[in-house]
Amino acid sequence: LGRKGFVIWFTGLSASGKSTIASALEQHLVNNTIAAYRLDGDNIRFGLNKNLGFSDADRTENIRRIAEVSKLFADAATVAITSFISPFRADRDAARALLVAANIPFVEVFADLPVEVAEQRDPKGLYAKARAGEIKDFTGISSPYEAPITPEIHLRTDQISVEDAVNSIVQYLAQRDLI
Ligand code: GGZ
Repeated sequence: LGRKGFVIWFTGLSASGKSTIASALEQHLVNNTIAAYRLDGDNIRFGLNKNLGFSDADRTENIRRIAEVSKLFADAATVAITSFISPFRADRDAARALLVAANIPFVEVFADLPVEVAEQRDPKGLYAKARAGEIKDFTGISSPYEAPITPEIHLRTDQISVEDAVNSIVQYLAQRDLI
């Protein structure tokens, strides 16, 4: 139990709550002696991927590298929890294909909320900057977000608590015998 690595792949808009839930999930797993590690902008976009921006091509390359890194973590028997917008369906599907071909389970979690709610939250003022034209190609405003069609887990993050979100993911993982 909990000895094999797998990947929990969050996707959703900026300010959708994906990193908060990913963080709480990581804590939950580690507290239960399951090795888990979160990959996010802070440890990937400022290091391995610091040469990448937010053009479509750079986002695709960002996600491709993150998929490869998450494969290494899973090979090392660690649960990789990725927290990136990953706005393009084809890129997420390529990540899934890479992992599934290596026999690594891939669980896509959609942190879903209306873009209007994300824009109201705007914890870093980025939506306001995007509206003002100070940030170009901003997801949900001036760059597309392609919602998953059949994610393993679909969370309405504007309607449920972080705790309930973690619980529903944990319940799913247990049902699939992943933990
Ligand atoms: C979207 C941007 C952009 C643009 C900077 N579009 O809320 P945040 O600040 O902390 O998370 C967002 C993060 C998105 O990086 P990802 O690596 O997750 O994106 S992707 O998966 O599309 O490659 C946001 C900030 O970076 N940010 N500029 N133009 N988000």
